[in-house]
Amino acid sequence: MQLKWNYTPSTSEQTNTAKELGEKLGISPILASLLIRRGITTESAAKRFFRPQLSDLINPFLMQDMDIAVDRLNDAMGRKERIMVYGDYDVDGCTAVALVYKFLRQFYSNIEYYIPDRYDEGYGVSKKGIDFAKESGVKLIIILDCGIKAVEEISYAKEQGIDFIICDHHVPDNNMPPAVAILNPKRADDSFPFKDLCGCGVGFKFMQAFAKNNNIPFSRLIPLLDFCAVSIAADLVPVVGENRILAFHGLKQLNQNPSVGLQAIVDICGLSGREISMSDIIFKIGPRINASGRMESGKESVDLLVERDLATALLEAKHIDKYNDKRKDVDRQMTEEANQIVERLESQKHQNSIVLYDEHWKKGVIGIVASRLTEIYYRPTIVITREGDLATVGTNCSRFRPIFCD
Ligand SMILES: [Mn+2]
Repeated sequence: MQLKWNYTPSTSEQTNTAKELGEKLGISPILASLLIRRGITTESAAKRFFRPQLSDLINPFLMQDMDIAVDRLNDAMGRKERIMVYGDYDVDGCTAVALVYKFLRQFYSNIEYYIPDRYDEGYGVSKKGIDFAKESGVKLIIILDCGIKAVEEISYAKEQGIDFIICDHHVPDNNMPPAVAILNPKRADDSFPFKDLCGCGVGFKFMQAFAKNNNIPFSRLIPLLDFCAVSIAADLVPVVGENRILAFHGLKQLNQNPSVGLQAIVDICGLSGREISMSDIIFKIGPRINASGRMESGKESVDLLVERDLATALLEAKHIDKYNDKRKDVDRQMTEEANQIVERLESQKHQNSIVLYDEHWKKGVIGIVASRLTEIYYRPTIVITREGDLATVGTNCSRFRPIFCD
């Protein structure tokens, strides 16, 4: 495969601004021109980029429905209602649930968490989850990293007397679920100035608002930042603006004073004593958190993330590492099978895309296999497996995921 690089040369105006900015900051004009290409054109913007400050975090109450969400949570606590924190089974969802649960359990004990089973319940809000909540007397569900499309399920919950607060970052449809509050910077009517938060980031903003409203000092939020860094890296959201502040300080937290669960994962990844980077999260920490949801149930990852005892956490982390080894085996085998099909099918070789189906392939791994084929053939790839009477689709493009539910 021959790679072809396309780039736009700098305009003379950009070259001059780069020279000026470089002189002001004492950096090379090349570095300065890279900043300018990223829209960072002033000295103060460059300072914010290189030295992100927690004091620059945006007021969470600028997000649509934030006041309603905080009021509903305060009411639930005042009335001693049972609260469930519910989330997606991927890294973003698991860290989001861990973040909200870990923060709130310090002030409130009538709270539990729930991660749907990928194989049994699938993506997003499940009726089974709602029924389970009803049985345990839950009155309020805080849902993270999913929920924005769950119109039918959230209507069903409402009929059962269960309220929802949605913290999501996926693009909403015109018809939004009947939740009490919908926190989502991608809502058309939302004026929160930063749009690229991940699900865990929206959860953090909710907790920031809750803390502010209840006079809880900001310093109490610092131990949550390592979860933010992990989700930002693993969900591949742009590391600019608010995400850059959360990722920068979150990495610092992860390196200096990580939560017990993440410490255990760092240990089993063999990263102890090393400076952990965003790449370490993407390639080592993230896949392990994901592995339990891919192979069995994502709840085990949240159990680990909120664990307080290091010895227990290390045992749980070893368990999750085994899931990751299993995932790698399945991944290798499926990729090999898929690759053989492409090689065999002369007709596929000259197509602009690849579409493959095998009913024995594992649902939690087809997305990874699609990505691997894209790395080999540089083409958009769809890998399909069977789930009962339905097909589940994995692609190399995460933008298809909400449509195909995996
Ligand atoms: Mn997400």
